[in-house]
Amino acid sequence: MNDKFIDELARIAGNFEIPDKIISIAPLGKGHINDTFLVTCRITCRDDANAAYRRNAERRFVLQRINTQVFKSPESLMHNMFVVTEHVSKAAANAGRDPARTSLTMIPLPKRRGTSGVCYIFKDGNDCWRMTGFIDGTHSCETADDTAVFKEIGAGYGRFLMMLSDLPADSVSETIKDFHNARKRYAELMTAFNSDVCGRAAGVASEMEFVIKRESLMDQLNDAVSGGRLPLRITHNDTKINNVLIDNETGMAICVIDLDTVMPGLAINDFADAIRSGACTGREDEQDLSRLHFDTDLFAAFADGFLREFTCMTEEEIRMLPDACVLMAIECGMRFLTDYLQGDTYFKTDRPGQNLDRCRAQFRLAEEMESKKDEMRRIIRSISLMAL
Ligand code: ADP
Ligand code: GN1
Ligand code: MG
Repeated sequence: MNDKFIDELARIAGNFEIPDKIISIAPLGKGHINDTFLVTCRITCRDDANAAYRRNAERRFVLQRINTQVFKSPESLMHNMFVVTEHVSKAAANAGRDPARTSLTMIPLPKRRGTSGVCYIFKDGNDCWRMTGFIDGTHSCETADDTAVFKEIGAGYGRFLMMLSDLPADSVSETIKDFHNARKRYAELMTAFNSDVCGRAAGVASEMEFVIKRESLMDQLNDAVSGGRLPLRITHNDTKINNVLIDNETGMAICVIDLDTVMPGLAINDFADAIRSGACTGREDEQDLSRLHFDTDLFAAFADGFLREFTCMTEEEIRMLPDACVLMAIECGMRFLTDYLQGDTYFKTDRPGQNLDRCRAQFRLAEEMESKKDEMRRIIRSISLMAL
């Protein structure tokens, strides 16, 4: 980041109610959509009655630019975030957990600006920025090499859904329409392939064949919802492994972050997205597919953590978990492939062909999940019996 950009970020951060002295700003995380920065401030206030405001203490914040090409209504997204963080904070307090470490804390604009309670600003037209408190003493994982860690991440997501389970699904709005609608994602891929705006279609014949062979799966979840077999709940919808903060000391998953896609959805999709992102032996953009495997030990560990905490799943939800995992890997692969065909305009990339590699990795995982579906079913059956 050059100095001019850092100054610009400091000016933006200065609009929020944070201590005056910003001492550093640095990029944070590996998200594909928003831009995220760590802002470190020094508190110069001399009143040290309150420990948090001790002179020269440092406090850290997360500054984020919401991608408004992707999230068309940042105002309603921020409203969702407000509703969800309030609810999770209260649930945490009721359960005897620390709300400030269980939920994100949104940083408001100063009251004197006549913007009481508002937690975002627009800059340069459509750019929307927000800040949250950084939760110290935590980390997130990019891969789950360890079953104990992945079990804990499952527990973290399970607790998050459990805390939201008494909030009616219509308390939040859809931030991206048809986000996990596989049928729509399939149609978008076909359009991108037929339009072939970048001349890349000829190079993806085998990937297209893979998808077309599985066309009949695309309505599986839509049909279950319209047939009343799966309940709409408030769900996270982007349950990548790195969206859970783990306490450095206790190793516990304490806080679910990256709340932009929290909206009415399917709990089994949250389970499935975490599995496709974490129950594998390689990176999301692994190029050497011989190194990429679906790991049933990791699957079992996550399922154990998740099902023990999210105790209100229906039998049908539990039964459909393995199918949902396969479909999520295919859906995610289709989205990467669509973006590759359209010229890499949606997911951030740092090298040519990365979205195609990401697609191939997801399809490889889906294939392995298909071949291990019976084992997945056995694992889920035995865990759900034990958890009951
Ligand atoms: P992105 O959309 O870029 O993925 P996230 O909100 O997931 O943005 O943040 C990126 C990374 O920054 C996370 O994986 C986590 O490691 C770290 N992070 C984000 N918010 C916090 C926070 N409030 N406290 C501590 N770490 C955070
Ligand atoms: C995006 O922003 P990030 O990296 O958490 C995407 C997810 C994908 C994921 C794939 C809003 O998540 O749906 O599963 O990339 N988020 C959005 O890595 O599209
Ligand atoms: Mg994230």
